Amino acid sequence: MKEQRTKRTTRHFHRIALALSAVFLAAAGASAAELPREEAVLTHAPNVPPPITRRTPAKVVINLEVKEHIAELAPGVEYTFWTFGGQVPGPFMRIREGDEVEFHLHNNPDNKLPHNIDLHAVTGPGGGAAASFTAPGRSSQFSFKALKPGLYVYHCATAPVGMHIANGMYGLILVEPEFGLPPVDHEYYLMQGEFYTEGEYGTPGLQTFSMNKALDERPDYVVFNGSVGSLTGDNAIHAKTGETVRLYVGNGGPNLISSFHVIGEIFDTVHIEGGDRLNANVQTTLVPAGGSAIVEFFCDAPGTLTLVDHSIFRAFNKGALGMLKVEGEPNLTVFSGKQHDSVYLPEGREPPSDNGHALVRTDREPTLTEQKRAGELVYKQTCFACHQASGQGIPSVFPPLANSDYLNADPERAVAYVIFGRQGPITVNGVDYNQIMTPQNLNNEQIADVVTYVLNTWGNKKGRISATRVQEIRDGGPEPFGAGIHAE
Ligand code: HEC
Ligand SMILES: [Cu+2]
Repeated sequence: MKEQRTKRTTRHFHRIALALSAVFLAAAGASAAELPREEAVLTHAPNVPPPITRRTPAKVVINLEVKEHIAELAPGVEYTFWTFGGQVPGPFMRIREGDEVEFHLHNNPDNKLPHNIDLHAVTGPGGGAAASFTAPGRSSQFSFKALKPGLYVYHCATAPVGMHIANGMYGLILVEPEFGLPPVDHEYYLMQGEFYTEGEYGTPGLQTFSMNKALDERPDYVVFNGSVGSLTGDNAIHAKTGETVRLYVGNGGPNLISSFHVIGEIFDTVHIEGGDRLNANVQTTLVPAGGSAIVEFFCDAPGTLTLVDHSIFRAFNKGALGMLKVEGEPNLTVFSGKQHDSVYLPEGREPPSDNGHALVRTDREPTLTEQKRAGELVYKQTCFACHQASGQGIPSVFPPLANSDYLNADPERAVAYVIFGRQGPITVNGVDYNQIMTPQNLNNEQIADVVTYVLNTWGNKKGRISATRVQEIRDGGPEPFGAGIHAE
């Protein structure tokens, strides 16, 4: 009886409290007990949780598990990642300004080390680091209020801090402003980070962390979303012409600053460093280590946009390269494609013997030695930039020409690729690639020489290609060899 009355009284008070809170919630704010409770939606990169439609604060519960495990850093290269939520970067968290977050950090019992989390969205000691310090097989809970809107980095801050971050322990938390962000057609999440391995870039097998390279800030890998190729080929992100795209860009570091750039786009707006300040019409934006930026743009023209850290060796040689494929009808006013290709003769230069493409030696056929010597020069001026000095290529980006089963199967096909370019899936020495080789602007002699040089070097099957044959292949067009590059 007594118990019942207590219950009823409690319920009564509860109802009053609820009614009061409904009235005062927006105006006066409300204490934790009265806020509606919800579990946060967490997504793995490149996905972003849906926008928050609530216009009042909530109690948001976030559950995050730390997992140490081996995964691919690049094709054939493995690494023991320490992760939030099983992937690098950790999941994207999306809350609203004024929300109260109840944070639960779980450390998987199979892990070897304690971990914690420092969220830059937290106002309080260590961003929650000490409060969330958790041994393997344990869970910690702490709460914070999201005081300021912005795009914030979170990371592990357990000693040695640099090593926990270098092993992949970072992610982004978006605190939406009170009234939300303007709607866009696509939102994507990408986060840069570097990896310091004992073996140099591409060395196969399980790689261990190199403290020396980390101290020297000399990473072997600089990647988006935790691995080489996480945003290229089949993993590319998508949009259509006429659509708007918002990228939430983070940088876990641990050391490098990113010069984030999208090749073939101009950012309409940039939330500088993930804060309130907007910049407009930006080519490249800085993303500090432990910082972020929000970039937005309208897709005017179709094609593959390349996302890079414009510290460009990182993009083409260390992995910091992604793709956004924009589909749609060409907009020839915005971009025409190549309209004309003609011979360029600087003043005083003799015109070539014929139409400028078909440069066939008139006097006599060159010897094999002459062809190889000339071909080597062509190689060192053109092909080497992608296929590398000894024809070894770059894992997952540029296939090898050294000992290439693909090349040796049909050297004339290689000639067609040099003339017309090539795009699409290709398997070389058992490894899959799906990239673009642009047509190389070379004359028939140069192409004959360079392919002959490659055929007679690095364990390839030998043989010769003549300039006359190159012209015939040119006349036959790209089709018979599956050459050529197509707009997507
Ligand atoms: C801008 C970078 C780039 C340059 C420069 C370049 N290639 Fe390529 N090449 C590629 C890419 C990328 C592929 C794979 C294309 C695909 O995925 O379909 C490729 C594929 C090939 C292939 C077939 C695959 C293999 O490994 O056997 C041959 C042969 C080849 N290139 C020869 C050459 C030669 C010869 C030159 C110099 C005249 C050259 N390439 C210049 C990027 C390049
Ligand atoms: Cu950690």
